[in-house]
Amino acid sequence: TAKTSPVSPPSPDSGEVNYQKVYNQIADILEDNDWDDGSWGPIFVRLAWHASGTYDKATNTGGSHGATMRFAPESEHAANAGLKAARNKLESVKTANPAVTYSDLWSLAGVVAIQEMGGPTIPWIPGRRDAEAIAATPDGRLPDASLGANHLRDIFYRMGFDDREIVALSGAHALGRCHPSNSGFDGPWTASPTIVTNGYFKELLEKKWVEKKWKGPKQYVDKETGDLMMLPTDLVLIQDRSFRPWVEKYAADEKLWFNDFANAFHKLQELGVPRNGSEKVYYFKRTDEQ
Ligand code: HIF
Repeated sequence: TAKTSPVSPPSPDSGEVNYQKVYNQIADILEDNDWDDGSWGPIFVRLAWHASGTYDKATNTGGSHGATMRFAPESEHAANAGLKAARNKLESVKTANPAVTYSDLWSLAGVVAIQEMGGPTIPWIPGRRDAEAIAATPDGRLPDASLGANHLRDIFYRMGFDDREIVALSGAHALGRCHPSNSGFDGPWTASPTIVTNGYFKELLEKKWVEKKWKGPKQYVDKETGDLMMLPTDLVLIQDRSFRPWVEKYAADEKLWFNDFANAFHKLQELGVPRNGSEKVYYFKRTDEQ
């Protein structure tokens, strides 16, 4: 009789992957003094968001499964400029864990980055499947930073978010910076771009924001130092009657924001992923809690 191996190789959804271990491997590659402000965390958050933010509720297309940003034309969409570096950086973790799909890996990297940079625990569920280029959604589904409140609502309502969730998500711009080579915009939103705090909301309310005088796209800088920036879509949050109360609440109460942000970011990561309700939900330990 033919001998069969008692151990079958793990498949993406077999439940045999130790995701806390994968979490730790991603955490290990975050710090890097040669990258931006010293961490890959912010760009991993942007990667996870751009992979999922293509979702359209009405047609149930796009979303965080598929990882179709690996391929042109989605890799070349203007909104995704600069994200290749993040995808390449995660290759070593993919190689070490071939059973983990790219779409799960990118999503998990966003969660790891948020938690390791001091943010809330984001519930996370694996099981995303990768797709071919043909499954990519058309260009134009991600937001245009130069537009206003109507555009923000068009984009985020299309994904199924409400005003409170739009503001809650926006607090992630406490992290990272704009790069002229990627988006044309320039500068960080806060003075601590590698730490998750409610500082984005505080800066929005406390600083005086003036239009930057330059040849680049319209953006704002803080009047006093000129060191911090806001996009037109950021300033909308304090100009719009329905957004502004949430900015005020989150600036005053970081715990409330952490809670709302964790829920909204989890929801973002679930967009478009087929689920049956019986999936195991992971709550990862930060590396400094292990
Ligand atoms: Fe961003 N975002 N974002 N964003 N974003 C940039 C960078 C980051 C928008 C535009 C930009 C969200 C919403 C919106 C992060 C995370 C999130 C940049 C600069 C632009 C232009 C890119 C570059 O030049 O490198 C717009 C218009 C949004 C709709 C409101 C999310 C809520 C805040 C969903 C979100 O999580 C992160 C992190 C970065 C920093 C990346 C970096 O490399 O440092």
